[in-house]
Amino acid sequence: MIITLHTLCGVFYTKSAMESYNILIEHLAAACDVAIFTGAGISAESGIATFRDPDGLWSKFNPTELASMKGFLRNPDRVWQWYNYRRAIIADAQPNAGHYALADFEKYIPNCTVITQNVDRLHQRAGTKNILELHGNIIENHCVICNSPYIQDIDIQSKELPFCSNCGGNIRPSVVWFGENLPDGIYEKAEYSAGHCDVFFSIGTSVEVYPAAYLPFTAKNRGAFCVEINPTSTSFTPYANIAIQEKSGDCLPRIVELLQQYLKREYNAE
Ligand code: BV8
Ligand code: ZN
Repeated sequence: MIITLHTLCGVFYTKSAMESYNILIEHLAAACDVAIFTGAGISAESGIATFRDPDGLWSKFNPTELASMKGFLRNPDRVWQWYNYRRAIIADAQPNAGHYALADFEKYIPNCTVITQNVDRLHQRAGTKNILELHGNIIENHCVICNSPYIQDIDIQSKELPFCSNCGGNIRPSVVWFGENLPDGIYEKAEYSAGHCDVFFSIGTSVEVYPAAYLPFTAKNRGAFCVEINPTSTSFTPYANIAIQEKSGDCLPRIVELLQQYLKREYNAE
């Protein structure tokens, strides 16, 4: 457990915290496969609201009305406008230091897979190449009837609902709503990655949405060294080998810096 001690003049680490970082870096440097499971918290420092924090989306909006097919069919206009509201926030957002640090992992670790629940594509904009989007993305859209991709640009200011040119059906965002299956094969790939990694990170997620929430436990049960990065505890915290209770944008760049120093010292690597 990394416990940070806050004093009036800032934050300093207890000795155990530095030891914990060193243990983490040794595991990372020796790792061939690393799986990194991320949730809304990693985008919080980019100004994108999380879901279940006290000021999160679900404190203001009802998920069953807005993130479900039932809610969409009942009121497509309201759901479409809600996603345009979120698209506008995401369009203005930039990847933060946590996203960029994870993109850097790919330089130092042979097989690094990001498994994200996020739909904002900030990992890709930060440069991450090997990524599994469990819950789809908010950028793409398709027809609710014939599933045809809707490739026209979306005017997020428009009040008009777009319709499918193929069958006239409503157009919906290509995210996975509650009660919907994940995209074909994506969970199996994520489960394989979690079950075969040397080090597993769970970053910025409350570990409350299934089947994604099974993944940290799959990694733990298969013997991975598990690291949680989250300012608050979750159901997975007691199982993590190290729990860093900090913001991901603060600690991930530090982990990359320590890994670079370690590799330079050990292997004279750049
Ligand atoms: C499905 C996309 C088959 C849309 C989302 C058991 C097995 C299978 C299914 C279920 C099951 N039990 C229940 C279910 C049903 C349901 C479910 O899990 N319900 C939950 C609420 C109990 N699951 C489903 O419906 C899934 N489908 O399983 O299909 C099926 C079919 C029919 C019936 C049954 C099964 C589909 C789930 C996907 C739903 N789509 N989003 C959109 O975005 O609009 S969910 C949504 O939650 C997002 O994807 C989000 O990523 C995800 C998880 O939330 P988090 O990312 O963890 O975000 P949260 O706000 O909760 O937490 C943020 C964390 O960050 C906090 O801990 C905070 O402390 C931390 N943090 C804050 N700041 C920082 C930080 N950390 C680090 N740094 C910071 N700076
Ligand atoms: Zn159609």
